[in-house]
Amino acid sequence: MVYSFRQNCPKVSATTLLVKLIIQIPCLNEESTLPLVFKNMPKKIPGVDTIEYQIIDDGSTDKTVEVAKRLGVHYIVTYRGSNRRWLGRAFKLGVDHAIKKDADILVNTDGDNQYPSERIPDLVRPILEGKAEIVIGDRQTGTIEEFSTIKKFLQKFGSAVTQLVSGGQVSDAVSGFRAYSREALSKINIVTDYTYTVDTLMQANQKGIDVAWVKIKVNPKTRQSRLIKNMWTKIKKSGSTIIRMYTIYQPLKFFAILGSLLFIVGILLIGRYVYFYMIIGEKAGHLQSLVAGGVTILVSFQMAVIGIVADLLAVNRRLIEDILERMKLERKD
Ligand SMILES: Nc1nc2c(ncn2[C@@H]2O[C@H](COP(=O)(O)OP(=O)(O)OP(=O)(O)O)[C@@H](O)[C@H]2O)c(=O)[nH]1
Ligand SMILES: [Mg+2]
Repeated sequence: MVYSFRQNCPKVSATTLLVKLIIQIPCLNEESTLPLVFKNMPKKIPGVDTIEYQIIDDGSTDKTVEVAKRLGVHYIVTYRGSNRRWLGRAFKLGVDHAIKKDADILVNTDGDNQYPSERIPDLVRPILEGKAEIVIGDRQTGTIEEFSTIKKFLQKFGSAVTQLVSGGQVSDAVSGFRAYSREALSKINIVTDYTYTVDTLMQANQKGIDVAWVKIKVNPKTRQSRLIKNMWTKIKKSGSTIIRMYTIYQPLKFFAILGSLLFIVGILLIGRYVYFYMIIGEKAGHLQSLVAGGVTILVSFQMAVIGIVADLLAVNRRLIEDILERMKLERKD
């Protein structure tokens, strides 16, 4: 169901509704590129009454904070201490802060100026029109010249796997150029520390949140990734997030698939023993197949039991998430 966005905005009078947009930029040592991000930053957007900016800085050792203040950033959100907390935690901190500051829409873009700031109005529009709750910039990774063939393939493959597992359309799973309605932010709970992109997308699709895609062209590369050392790390991290999310939100299906696979392997192993015993007539030997098959079938039944227990736990989590959603949606006024 597409909700009516304006119905959820704070009311000033019976006829006036105010919409507040917060644009956030998670930053780790972005002093040189942050000014570029702000160069084409929209100052006014039709349908939006207030635009505020926030950066999440945790562990920058350069002048990111000073530069941000000079650029007019309203909020410098930070963790206590000087350690880097990684992007997933930084994003979560930013979301909590934006909700506290009564944002109706939160836009996230990156500090390396990869994303076109001037396209932010296009991200926000479907939310204002009530057509989507999350809008994601599709970088059309297949067309980015700077990406190697292997990177292009992996980006496409990753998005295809996320689409298959999450069940919703996924054009660019790891794009960080996104707009979220307050309601979407209230429904999503970030549970990964490293990065939030696949996590939020999987949850959105699992929870029936409307996601829209807007085609964008990225800016030329300014530097190497601060997040990913190599492609292998990215595959490992994204893969484990997908499996984790699927286990959390579809536990019965996950363990049923795992259990069924083990059951088939068990039957094949026992079948091997029976084949040699009954058809070939070798009355001695091949006991290993019988034992391994028996153990595998036993484990497959255990998987089914774990699936049922995990499904019962999932009911509890859904109830807790409902309470969290209500708490996050509550406004101070
Ligand atoms: N606050 C905070 N921000 C971070 C951290 N790690 C990365 N970032 C920011 O997250 C955004 C994305 O990081 P990038 O290094 O561009 O990683 P990426 O976009 O996955 O990699 P590319 O596609 O190669 O640009 C940037 O704005 C970084 O400054 C962190 O530990 N804390
Ligand atoms: Mg980047």
